[in-house]
Amino acid sequence: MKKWTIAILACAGLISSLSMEAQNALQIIQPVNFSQVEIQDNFWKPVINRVSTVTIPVCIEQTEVKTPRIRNFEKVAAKKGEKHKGKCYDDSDVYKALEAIAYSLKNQPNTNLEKKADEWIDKIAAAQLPDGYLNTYYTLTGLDKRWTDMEMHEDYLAGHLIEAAVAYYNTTGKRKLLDVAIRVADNIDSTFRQKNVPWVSGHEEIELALVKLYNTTGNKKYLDLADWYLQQRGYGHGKGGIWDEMKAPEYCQDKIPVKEQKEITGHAVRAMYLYTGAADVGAAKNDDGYMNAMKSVWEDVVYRNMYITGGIGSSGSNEGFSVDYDLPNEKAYCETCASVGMVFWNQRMNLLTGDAKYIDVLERSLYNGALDGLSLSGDRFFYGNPLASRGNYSRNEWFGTACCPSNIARLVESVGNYIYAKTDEAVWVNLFIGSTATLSLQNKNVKISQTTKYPWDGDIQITVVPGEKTKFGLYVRIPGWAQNKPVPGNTYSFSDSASTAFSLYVNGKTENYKLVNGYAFIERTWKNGDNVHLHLPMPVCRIIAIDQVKDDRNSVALQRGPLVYCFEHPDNGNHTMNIILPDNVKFTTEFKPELLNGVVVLKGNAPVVSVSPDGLSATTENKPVTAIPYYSWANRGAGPMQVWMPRKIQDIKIIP
Ligand code: FUB
Ligand code: ZN
Repeated sequence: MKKWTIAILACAGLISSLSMEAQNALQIIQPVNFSQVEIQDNFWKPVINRVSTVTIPVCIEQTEVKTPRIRNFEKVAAKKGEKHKGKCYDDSDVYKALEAIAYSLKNQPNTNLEKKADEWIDKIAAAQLPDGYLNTYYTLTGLDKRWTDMEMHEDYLAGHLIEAAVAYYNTTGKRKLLDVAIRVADNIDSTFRQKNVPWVSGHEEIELALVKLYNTTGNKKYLDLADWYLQQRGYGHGKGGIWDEMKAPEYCQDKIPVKEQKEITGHAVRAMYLYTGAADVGAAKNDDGYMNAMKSVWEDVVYRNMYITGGIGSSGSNEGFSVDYDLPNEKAYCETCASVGMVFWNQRMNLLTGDAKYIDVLERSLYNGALDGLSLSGDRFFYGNPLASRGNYSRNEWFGTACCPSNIARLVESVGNYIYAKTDEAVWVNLFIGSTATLSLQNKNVKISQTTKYPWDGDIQITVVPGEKTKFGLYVRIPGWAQNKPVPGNTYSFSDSASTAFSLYVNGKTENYKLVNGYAFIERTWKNGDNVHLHLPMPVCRIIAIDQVKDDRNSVALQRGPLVYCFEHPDNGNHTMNIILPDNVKFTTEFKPELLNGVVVLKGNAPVVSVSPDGLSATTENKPVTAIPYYSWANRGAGPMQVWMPRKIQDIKIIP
């Protein structure tokens, strides 16, 4: 795009994110937005539809009818001195639901839903103060206290408002919420950055949102404000917090300046949003200072503090990280929002480096840790996602702190963001999801389609339609799990040597590809209908953890393709804690279309311990056992479940 064109668009106040990204040198790959991707996939399409038809209506009902979230906005506008009800951060659930609605409207236009969103937007706009401040809690409880306690989520709310506004504007072209968000951001900018008043956001989120606002408006002020927020950390400015843990600077990543951080600390969701924002600011400002820090922090997360499900934040007391390798299974906190944040951050790391290991982690968190947060019916949610249960844990209809439901909703509706990426000279196929993307390459529209039964089957057919013959590179991700490396780092490894050799064909012939950063790279002049066939064998793999992970000692987990498996009560005689998986137990696979919306189950014969009724003796007998994908547990009533299985009888941790 020529400079004068950019200037005209910038003057008009609107500039596409693509043109901004094109100016980035640090970000070597551009994301492909879900609005350019049509998903036809057998696995994801029904989930997306369910979020549109069930989850979003649940979020609307909870937000508007069953809880006073929308009422709080009405109370502000009514100016009758009514009291705020609920938590100081409840406005964020309205905004996140609106963001999910915006994505849903893009996927599936729906006049009634759009009307509801417009109605909410009118109420939100009516609650904004003349100076731009917008926060129902402080407006109803005392504006004199605003911006006095960093823990009170004022900028977290602003961040979610901005994200919703950008999403709604992108889908509908309607500016009302975007204008509200701009006034909010301007108010914050003039309160803090322009006056150089120190302020640390207790719950990061606004940083990544401000970059979205910058990409949408072209106004660099918002990018500078995002960077300013990042630069506030690590200098002792952080204040507030309602209990001791929250006062600790580690809790909100405020002990060390962001560019010097090396280790992950504190609240998991805050950390994920922070590093996503840091990656975005680094990319937009061509500042590699954030990148160096984030590479170390990422290694600390993935190498020492991540569950095999891609979940993070093992400790409930701080909703976050504790010490390295502290990964309890039954007591795992593993908030759904933290896995959603892992998807965001790992995408950014991939765009900045071109390395597929970030997508390996993204895929793990998406298909396991995050998806587990949503019931198969679409109307029940997990806040925490443990890896074992004695039977007393189930999904809820809603929560007092309800960050997770609308978060998983917005992620599922926008899952198309993570399938492809591009430059002008190349296309990256990151996730294997049946879809068609229309991409602009060298000023031509190129269509890339995938058909696949992934994650049940590892055959992926990619068809290229460039219109006219065009030379470009195609990077097809070869997952780490297909190259004998389940997770980057050495915490987890495969204990068996099941053959996982993959193969790649172009137009039916074996292709000589180069392996570059975890991708099979093919460069050629493509013509309409050219076909790439990737075959990823999907044997049942056994995973073990290194000895430092004491909760997984002498235990084994099963994985097939990208999915981690678990044993759940209905398939195993109501017990799972008494199943032993010695190394010689063989598994067969079977697709069961009628079970759990259609899953591949793993079936084997394994020693199962039975305890005598008096509890004094035990016998072991080989019995049929069945494992299901982890994300699909807890959909058939409460009961025991376990991911990490003992390998010997003495390794059984809990005997029922
Ligand atoms: O504080 C807002 C959200 O609520 C956090 O992201 C979650 O961890 C939960 O505490
Ligand atoms: Zn949450």
